[in-house]
Amino acid sequence: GDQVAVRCWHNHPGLWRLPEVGAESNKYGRGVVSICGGGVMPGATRLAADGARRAGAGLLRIAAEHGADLFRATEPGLIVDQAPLAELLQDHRRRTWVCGPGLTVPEVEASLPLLLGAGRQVVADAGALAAAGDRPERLRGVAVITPHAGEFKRLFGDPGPDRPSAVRAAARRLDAVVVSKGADTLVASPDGRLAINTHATPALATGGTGDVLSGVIAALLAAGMEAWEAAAAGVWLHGDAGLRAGVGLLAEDLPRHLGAATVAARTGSGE
Ligand code: NPW
Ligand code: AMP
Ligand code: MG
Repeated sequence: GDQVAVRCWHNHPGLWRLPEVGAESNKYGRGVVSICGGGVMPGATRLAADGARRAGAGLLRIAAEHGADLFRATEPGLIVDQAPLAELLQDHRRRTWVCGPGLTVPEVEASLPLLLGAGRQVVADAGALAAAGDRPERLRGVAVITPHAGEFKRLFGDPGPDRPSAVRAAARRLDAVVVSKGADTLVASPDGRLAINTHATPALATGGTGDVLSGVIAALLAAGMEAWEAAAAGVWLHGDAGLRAGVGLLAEDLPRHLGAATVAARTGSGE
């Protein structure tokens, strides 16, 4: 219950260690990220894909029974799988998924239960949070959720004045890492760890930046980071990329700054 002693950390590169990449690395070892695509807003799928690829995913696959040509025409490095999802889930290398950005509720209802039923590691955002409505239990089994203030309130109710406690309670209730996005972003794990990230910029308050974040976190999960560390690191890298992109940034500008953000995190020069 609430007896657990809780520590809070300010999010910083010293809190987590990014996966090593070196001579022995290959694309599968760096991690495969899959994204549920083919929805009504393919732009959001692409933003998540670019976030994941620039954060180091070795391979990026979009599951899209429809609209595959759109992705292929615009981004040659993406792999688009048109087979039914149940078939794709036979491949156990497709372990880590993003579900929700750019998807409507029916699109999520056709995919998320299959992912969870197959025991996949899921980052749930946007449409996946909308599909759960005010019943967060429907998300049980996901690894990480990334609600903005409106999505958090719909799922868990008003956090009230003590947002850290509310976000920690949400993580315990769901048994998942909860990333409560905002000007400061709180990252809570079910075991009570709480990181607070203020390394960001108000310029991030523009459409699509959250979609990029979901991909970044998925890439770090796919590389083998533990869920809370992946989420905290992903939020920091995303904020750092925002600071590098600067005033007037577009969501699509963020991915190209993730390399420099990663270098800064590795060398601890990012604060
Ligand atoms: P209000 O106005 O307070 O009553 P949405 P979304 C409230 C895709 N995108 N930030 C507010 O309600 C996403 O992936 C596609 C935001 C709001 O109406 C999703 O699939 C893009 N909202 C889909 O669009 C780029 C806040 O919460 C409601 C809030 C919709 O996602 C853009 C629910 O939020 C976009 O990412 C806050 N801090 N506080 C593309 N290029 O394809 C309260 N609310 O309407 O589900 O909003 O995040 O735009
Ligand atoms: P979403 O609403 O899902 O597109 O996510 C928006 C992203 O931008 C999240 O990562 C937020 O933390 C970030 N963000 C939004 N507003 C601000 C702000 N005023 N200052 C810093 N970051 C913000
Ligand atoms: Mg969003």
